[in-house]
Amino acid sequence: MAASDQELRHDWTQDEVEALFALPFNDLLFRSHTIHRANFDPNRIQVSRLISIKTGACPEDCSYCPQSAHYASGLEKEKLLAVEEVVAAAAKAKEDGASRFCMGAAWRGPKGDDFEVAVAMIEGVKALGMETCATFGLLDKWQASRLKDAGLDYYNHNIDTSPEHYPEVISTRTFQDRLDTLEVVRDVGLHVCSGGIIGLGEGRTDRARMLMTLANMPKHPDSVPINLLIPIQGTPLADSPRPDSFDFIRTIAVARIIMPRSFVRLSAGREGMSEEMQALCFFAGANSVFCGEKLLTARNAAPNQDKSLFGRLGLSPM
Ligand code: SAM
Ligand code: DTB
Ligand code: SF4
Repeated sequence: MAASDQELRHDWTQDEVEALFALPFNDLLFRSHTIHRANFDPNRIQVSRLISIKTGACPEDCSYCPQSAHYASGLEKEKLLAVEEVVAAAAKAKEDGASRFCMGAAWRGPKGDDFEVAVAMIEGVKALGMETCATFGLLDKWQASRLKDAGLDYYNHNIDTSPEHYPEVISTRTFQDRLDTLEVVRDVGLHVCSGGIIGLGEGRTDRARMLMTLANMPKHPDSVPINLLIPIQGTPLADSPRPDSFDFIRTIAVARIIMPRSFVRLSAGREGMSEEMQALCFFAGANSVFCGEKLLTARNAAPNQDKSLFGRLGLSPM
């Protein structure tokens, strides 16, 4: 039976979430898959496509990000794209089977004329009949409602890690800044997409605290992207050790258990994962991915490989 809204919990304790992480792997996956099946068709996957509408030269210092102006990642910075170019890319993504088009910008937050251009992009993509998503950094309430009025469906704004580990990763904004934006986004009625990254040097407690923060929000995020760090040369986390694959899969499983009705997205890092690992993530409760050759700036799993994998697993796009 599907969990009704009343059954969704917002009072997870750290001990409870850590106890889930500590379960024997088979017990954890049995439990998460059972919950997954009770709430979703386990053979359908939501597919989103990303585009970077403005690349690089970001004033923030997120130590994982190739787009930060603080690090020499060698990334070519680009001006804001033209509205027509973005709408054409969305039309192509729709043809390729994506249901949602997510526009990302390397901004601390949108400003001035650039914001108006971004609004026009959302209107154009929405007019194609696609779901729209944007990730533009910190927003105030006026900006959030302007985006909503333009036809925006989802706003992506990741908390990335635990409140305790956050200052180790980013110094130019606080964890509370992120929570404040998520609150205005929720308040204007936009769907919330919020998750984090595994592989930032965090421990299991941080992973538990990150997921607990998401689940204990007044409403569970509608989408929860779980990214595996893509280590980028030139960034401070370039040589961060790759997390254990089973720990990554555990994170997906715990997200599924504590946010049973949310779409859990197996996000960045699929390109470096085996097909078997991805299949285990889908079994554990992931039911959303980014498709296409590129994420924002980094390589994604190749479309023909995705097609083959989905076919062999009997998965179909929603
Ligand atoms: N500037 C906006 C912001 O930070 O909210 C939007 C774009 S930002 C690139 C979107 C998200 O991408 C980040 O919150 C982070 O979770 C993810 N990300 C960035 N670089 C990554 C990397 N190297 N590996 C995995 N995820 C990454
Ligand atoms: C999310 O959680 N992951 C996406 C999306 N939201 C915006 C971004 C991944 C970025 C990976 C690094 C890059 O492509 O630059
Ligand atoms: Fe800027 Fe977003 Fe990258 Fe941070 S994650 S440096 S805010 S683009």
